[in-house]
Amino acid sequence: MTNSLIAGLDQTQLLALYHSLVLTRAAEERLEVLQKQGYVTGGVYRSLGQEAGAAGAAFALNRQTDGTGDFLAPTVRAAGALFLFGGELVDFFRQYMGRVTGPTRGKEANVHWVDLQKGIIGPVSPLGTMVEIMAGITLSFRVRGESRVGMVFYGDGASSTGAWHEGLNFSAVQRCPLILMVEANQWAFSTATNKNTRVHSFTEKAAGYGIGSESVDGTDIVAVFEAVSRAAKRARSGGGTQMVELRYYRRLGHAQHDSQDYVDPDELAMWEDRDPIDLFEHRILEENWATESVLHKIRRRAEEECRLAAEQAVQEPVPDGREAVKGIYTDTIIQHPWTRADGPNRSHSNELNR
Ligand SMILES: Cc1ncc(C[n+]2csc(CCOP(=O)(O)OP(=O)(O)O)c2C)c(N)n1
Ligand SMILES: [Mg+2]
Repeated sequence: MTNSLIAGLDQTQLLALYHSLVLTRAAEERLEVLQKQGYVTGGVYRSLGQEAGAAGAAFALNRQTDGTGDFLAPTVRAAGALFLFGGELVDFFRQYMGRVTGPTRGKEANVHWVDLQKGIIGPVSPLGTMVEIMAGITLSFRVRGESRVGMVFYGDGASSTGAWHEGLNFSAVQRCPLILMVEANQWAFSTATNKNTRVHSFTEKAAGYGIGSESVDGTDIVAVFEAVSRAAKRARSGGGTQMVELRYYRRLGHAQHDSQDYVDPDELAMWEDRDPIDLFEHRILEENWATESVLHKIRRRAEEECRLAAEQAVQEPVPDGREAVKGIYTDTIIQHPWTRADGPNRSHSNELNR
C-alpha cells in the first residue's frame, strides 16, 4: 500500500516528477549559454512550456536498464523523457557539443542516440519515420508475447507526413503496443497547425485509424501521467496502438535562430501564464505535498547536476576526422573510394576491395 497523494503517486514520486521538470529546463537553459559561448554544434531546440508532456509520459512507463523495459523514441523536445529513461545528462551535453566521448562519438547531435539496454531509440531526422520503426519494435513485443510497450513522440507538423500515417496504420492493424504522443504545440517551424491540418484535435485522426486516444492538457504533469498510464495499460493488455495528444504551446522559436516574430504576443503571454513548472509548484504547495524549501533544494540540485555535466563535456575533445568512418559498417577503418586520398589512412584505401 503506497501513500498515494494523487494518481497513485506518493510524495517521493511527485518530487521526482518535479525534479524531472526543473532538470529539463535547467539543462536547456545551460545549453543556450553553451551555445552563446560557441560550444554547441547545430541548433538548440527548447521545450519551454512542453516539459510536463515529456516527463509525465515517460514516468508512466516501465523504465529499466537491462533491456527488459518499455521503449522510448523521443523528439528533440522530449529530452525530459530521455533523462527519465536513463539518458545521462553528460551524454546529452556531449551530443550537443559533438564530443567524441558521447554516445555517437560526435557523429550525431542532441537526442539522436540509441541505448537498447535502457530502451532508448534515438530519432532519425526525416519526420514521421520513427512511427514505422517503433511499430516494428513493438510488433516484436507482441509476437513474443511480452508485456512491453513503446512510446513515440512527434510534433503536430510531423503528423502530416506519409511515414506517420503509414506507420500508424500498420501499427493499428497489427495491434502493436505502441503509444503515439502528439506534441500539439501549435507550430511547425512558422506554419500554424491550422494550416497543416483540418482537424481540431489529433484524436480525430486516431479515430480514422480505429485506435484509442485521449487529448490532455500538456501543461499539467499529473494529467499527462494519468492519461499515459491509461494508454499504456490498454496497450499492454492487448488493446493495440494508442494515441495521446498533448495540448500546449511552443513558447520559443523552432530553434534559437527563429525570432518567432510571426507569433501573436497576447497568445504567447497567455501560455506563459500556464507554465508547467509554475503550475505544478503551485499545486504542490497548495496541497501541502512539500514545502517551498524542499522545492528550492530540488531546483538547486538540478542546476548543479547540469553545471557539473556541462563542465565535464566542455573539457572533452571533439573527434578526429578519422572517427567519421568508424563504427558505421565495421570497426575497421575503411577508406571508401570517395574518401579524400590525402588522408592519413591512405594505405587502407583498397580494404573494401579485398
Ligand atoms: C520529412 C521531413 N520534412 C521536413 C523536415 C524538416 N523539419 C524538421 S523539424 C520541422 C518542423 C516540425 O514541426 P513539428 O512536427 O510540429 O515539431 P515541433 O518543431 O513543433 O516540435 C521540419 C519541417 C524533416 N526533418 N523531415
Ligand atoms: Mg509543432
